[in-house]
Amino acid sequence: MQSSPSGYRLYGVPHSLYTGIARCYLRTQGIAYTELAPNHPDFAERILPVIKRSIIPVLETPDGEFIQDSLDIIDHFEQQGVAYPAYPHGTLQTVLAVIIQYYGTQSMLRHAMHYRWSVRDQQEGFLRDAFAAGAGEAMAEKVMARMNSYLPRLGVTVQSVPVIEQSYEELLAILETHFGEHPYLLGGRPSIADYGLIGPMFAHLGRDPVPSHLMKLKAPKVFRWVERMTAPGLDTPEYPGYGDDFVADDQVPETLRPLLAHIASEIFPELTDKLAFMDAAIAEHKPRDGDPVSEKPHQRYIGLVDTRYRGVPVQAGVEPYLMYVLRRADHALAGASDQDRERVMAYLGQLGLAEAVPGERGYSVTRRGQIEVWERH
Ligand SMILES: N[C@@H](CCC(=O)N[C@@H](CS)C(=O)NCC(=O)O)C(=O)O
Repeated sequence: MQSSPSGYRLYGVPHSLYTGIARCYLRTQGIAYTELAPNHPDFAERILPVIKRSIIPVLETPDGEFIQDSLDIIDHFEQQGVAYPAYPHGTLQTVLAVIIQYYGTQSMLRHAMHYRWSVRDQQEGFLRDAFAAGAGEAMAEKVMARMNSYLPRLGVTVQSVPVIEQSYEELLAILETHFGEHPYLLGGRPSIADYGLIGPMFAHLGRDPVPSHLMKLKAPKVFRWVERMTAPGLDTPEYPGYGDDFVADDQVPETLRPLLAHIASEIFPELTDKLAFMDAAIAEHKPRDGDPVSEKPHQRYIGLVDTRYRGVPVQAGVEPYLMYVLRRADHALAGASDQDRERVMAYLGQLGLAEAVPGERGYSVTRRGQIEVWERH
């Protein structure tokens, strides 16, 4: 067995949505790391046998521990203490940050993948170069075809494309106003909300030729936030004297409310339909505590639901992982006082976001032995 290399190693590629999350976090916190592409021989020899599927990012710690999952990589460092902790102090900000993180890492896959693959002919050379650098020339075509093939399961269709584009342009306008006043979503430093949103906003929408051009033309301050998120430490020359803390007293910036309303207007009924599908699957198959969520570790979806996205009928793949993300909102609420909990639920109710918190359903999703498993209680 080979010994572990010194320092942190991040296995990922520049154009990967979830690697971007981990990379932004490491850079903001000033944690030294080396990034290696998954075609590095170590990935196949030492990492795949442990994490059991071909997926990035994977962080290798100096102790030889492997951590897969952008959220877990963040949590690993948060537990150790970092320069700019990403979890807000208050319950309301934390719950809202989890919902924004869900929107960025799950719902916005639709926007990210549309602007990468539906306009493939306009940015083929750029994509091919990126995929070849990460996977090798021979594998590039295969990986590109696999990514491209995800579009229908993400609900990207001829009918939904106009509303995806409308959603994205609305989002840019909302964020442009927000970043006119605040450097990050919840104040003076990035929170898990920023790290969630930066996934699609950097790797695809802020970097691929077609969507990054759109972002620069329509929303220059959003483009600057993308740069800021990828810079070392905090990068806030436009906000002298702002400070590096979250907005005080668990308040929500006025300019963030439109973002929350935007999220509420488009994650339903898809999210409730997906949760209902999972409830039914649990009732039917009765998995035990610790059973893997899917037959093979690389299978993300346990089925397809017929649902609607901004009024347009779409089919969408049900990923139990969404529960892994959103249950963090429940955990934040469970640790809060009754008064705080009521305040948060009232706020979510006003915005139409109450159903984004899954609540107790008799099951949850957790990770054991590097794979996602059902948690029963
Ligand atoms: N929940 C995971 C998702 C990671 C993920 O989906 N990574 C993509 C690249 S951005 C991947 O490796 N996909 C491989 C595949 O789908 O075949 C995380 O947050 O790290």
